[in-house]
Amino acid sequence: MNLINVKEDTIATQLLRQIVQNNEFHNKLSFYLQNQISIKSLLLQLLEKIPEEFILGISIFDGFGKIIESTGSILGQYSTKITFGQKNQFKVQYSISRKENKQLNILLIGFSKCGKSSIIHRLNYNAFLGTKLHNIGISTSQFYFLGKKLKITEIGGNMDLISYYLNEKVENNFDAIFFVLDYGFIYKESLYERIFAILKKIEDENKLRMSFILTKSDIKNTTKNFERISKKLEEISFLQKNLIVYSSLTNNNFNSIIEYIKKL
Ligand SMILES: Nc1nc2c(ncn2[C@@H]2O[C@H](COP(=O)(O)OP(=O)(O)OP(=O)(O)O)[C@@H](O)[C@H]2O)c(=O)[nH]1
Ligand SMILES: [Mg+2]
Repeated sequence: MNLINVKEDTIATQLLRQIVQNNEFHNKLSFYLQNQISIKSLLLQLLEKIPEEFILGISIFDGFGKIIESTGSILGQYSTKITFGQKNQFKVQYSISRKENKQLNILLIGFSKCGKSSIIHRLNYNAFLGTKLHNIGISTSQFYFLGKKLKITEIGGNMDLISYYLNEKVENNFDAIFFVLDYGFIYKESLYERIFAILKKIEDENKLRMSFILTKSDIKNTTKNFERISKKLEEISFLQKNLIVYSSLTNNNFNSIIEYIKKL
């Protein structure tokens, strides 16, 4: 990954600070927020002022740390917070990274409700999704992440749909596949056997990077489940190095996902 040198970093950052702290913009933003008017257009105006070679993720949070509006990822190489408003109740957080040409195609696949969209939301906005949006069929999202363009395909559903997709549709189209499993998910030996067999075959045939994300690690009272799943995964030699235990809610171990993507 290209690191922004200090000079470039400073130019883009200073520019942004000037705009955010400029009275006119600042007053507009405060007015919109206080009157609950959508600030998307304001953020887009802001982005237009940043030189094209940079990607800027910008998010506005309320006093409780909840995202009000966000454009792009705020996980860039340079990230700063600016607080403003009466009693500093609002916070602008932004990050800047240099655009790279590289595009990564990532598949996120797993049973319904296992937490796939929540992972994507973390990558894109660094926030917990918190809504119950059900994705049906194939959904794709594209955004910049640490300078790289990510194209993420989300496939969910039951075992039949998942195995159909993996068997019929996955060729060399992806740079990485994340199979997402939910800690709270009921452990069924036969189901896991089937999944692992399919994944192993795909990895062997296509030489894809395969990884497992065990989500919702914050959920308590699933110890038994946890032990069984962990034990099962340990038996799968090809997965041993690529198991990430993670929670979108607490963001526990998010860094492992970031590091993994950085290396792709
Ligand atoms: N406690 C906890 N709940 C989570 C976590 N991740 C997701 N959830 C919840 O699990 C439910 C499903 O999350 P989604 O991210 O929508 O899961 P999905 O796999 O995209 O679901 P579908 O698109 O319907 O297949 C939602 O109610 C989330 O709030 C987590 O790490 N911890
Ligand atoms: Mg989803």
